[in-house]
Amino acid sequence: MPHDTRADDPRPGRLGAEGRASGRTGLYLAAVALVAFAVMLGSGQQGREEAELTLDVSPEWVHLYPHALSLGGSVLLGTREARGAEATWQVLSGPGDVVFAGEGLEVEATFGAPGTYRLLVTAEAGGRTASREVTVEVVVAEADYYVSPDGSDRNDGRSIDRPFRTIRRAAAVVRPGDVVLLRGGVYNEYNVADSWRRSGEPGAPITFKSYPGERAIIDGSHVQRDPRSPNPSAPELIRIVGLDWYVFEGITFRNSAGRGLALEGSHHVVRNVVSHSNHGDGIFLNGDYNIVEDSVSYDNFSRSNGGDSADGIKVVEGTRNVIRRFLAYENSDDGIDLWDSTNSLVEYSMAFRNGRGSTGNGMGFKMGRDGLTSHNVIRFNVAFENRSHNFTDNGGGGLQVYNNTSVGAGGFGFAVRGRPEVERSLVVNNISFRDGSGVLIDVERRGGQLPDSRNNSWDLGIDDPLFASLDPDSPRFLRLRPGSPAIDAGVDMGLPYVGAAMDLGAFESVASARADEGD
Ligand SMILES: [Ca+2]
Ligand SMILES: [Ca+2]
Repeated sequence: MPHDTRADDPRPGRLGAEGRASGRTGLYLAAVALVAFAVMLGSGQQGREEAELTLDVSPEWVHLYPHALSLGGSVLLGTREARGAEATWQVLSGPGDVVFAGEGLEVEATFGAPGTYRLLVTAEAGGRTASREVTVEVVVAEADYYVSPDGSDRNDGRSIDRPFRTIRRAAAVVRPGDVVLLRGGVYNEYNVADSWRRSGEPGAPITFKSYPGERAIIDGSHVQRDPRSPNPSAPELIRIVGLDWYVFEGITFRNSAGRGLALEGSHHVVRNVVSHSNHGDGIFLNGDYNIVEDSVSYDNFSRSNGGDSADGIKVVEGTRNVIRRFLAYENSDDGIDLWDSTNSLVEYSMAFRNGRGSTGNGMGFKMGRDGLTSHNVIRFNVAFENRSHNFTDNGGGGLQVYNNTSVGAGGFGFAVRGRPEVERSLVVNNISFRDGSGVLIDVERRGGQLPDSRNNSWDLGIDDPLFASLDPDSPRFLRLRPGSPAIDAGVDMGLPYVGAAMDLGAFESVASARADEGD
């Protein structure tokens, strides 16, 4: 039809809008004509004509190798679901075998190799048959090297079919910008300093991460600790010394005879890592500009010395490190220990029930080190039920401690003091609730400055901040109930807030202070 031709006319320029508009009208007219024709056909048939059997199945899937793909859809008789329909899947073409688990339309398909597959699904119901062709594109997550517990270090590691067996092998060959994907499973390896050869570069870090949908677990339980060993922190599952710009993502470190992950360098990123049940620190940093986020460290316990060497995370030295959305619990020494680190930031993190054994310190947040003006910022964190203090300056100064919530410390909720050798600390908008010894905000020695302590729950005489829940498993844990005296009671820290002012504690409430008390 001339209308159609004109609508598809590829000539550029002047024809433009006008030509298209009239073309669209033409299509519309054609569609109306088609409907009219169908209606005529239908009315020409007998009234009891049965509805057609159709298959409602997605014609194209993109799927990540080697995971199973759930295939499905619906069989329709007319517009209704066809009862008792039987369906089968078959492979028309593809680069590998396909195994179907289950029967009928809803099956799990496992593809033997990446590539493009054409499948045919056929349905039968009420003596009618319908079929449909489906294309499945099976792709591999892109990487420079692959490592698998089933691999071999004689492979070149360059494809998912030829993975290395060990992380050590990959560590020896990586260059700046490389991504190494670790297939799921357990790696019994210790890779201390001599495993690592090169640094990444700015904008081109060297990344080790788990294959999407899988989790690599580095497990050190094959090495028995020598009970006479004087070093509770070695060997480490991974220890990188003097190299920078590495990323570790989505990996679990466990059962190390020493530390889990130790990065002694700068510009490293640790993300979505779990480190647990190691003899030394779960995570250890010694360097600058490192970022640790969305990670968890628990049950690290230096049994050889009674517990005082295993923190959830320790930043022994360095500047401008960031720890955020970090969970540290049930470690034998401290949860988050900043020690000698300066100008560092810890936010949106939680430390609880740290302090085990005969010598574990049991601080939730150790915010500095004796005699050091660190300028560390500790904000929007929660600490509860640590053996000793939930938040402590540890003898340091120049801290900014604001909008944290402390509950049930064995010792002080907050211990921040003035000393002559360090700068004054700032302590505002915090909540202390049911802490064993309350809080300690004072001048420890003559010549020290009393911390700038304002608008904390204890300054405002708030004994009960009206938490919505004291159950750590509740999504409302330590959130403020409507009517809480902590709502809008804070000083302005130049950060966003809801209502008239910042609230006290780690969680800004969306409720108004003037609302009626909730139940
Ligand atoms: Ca410690
Ligand atoms: Ca507020």
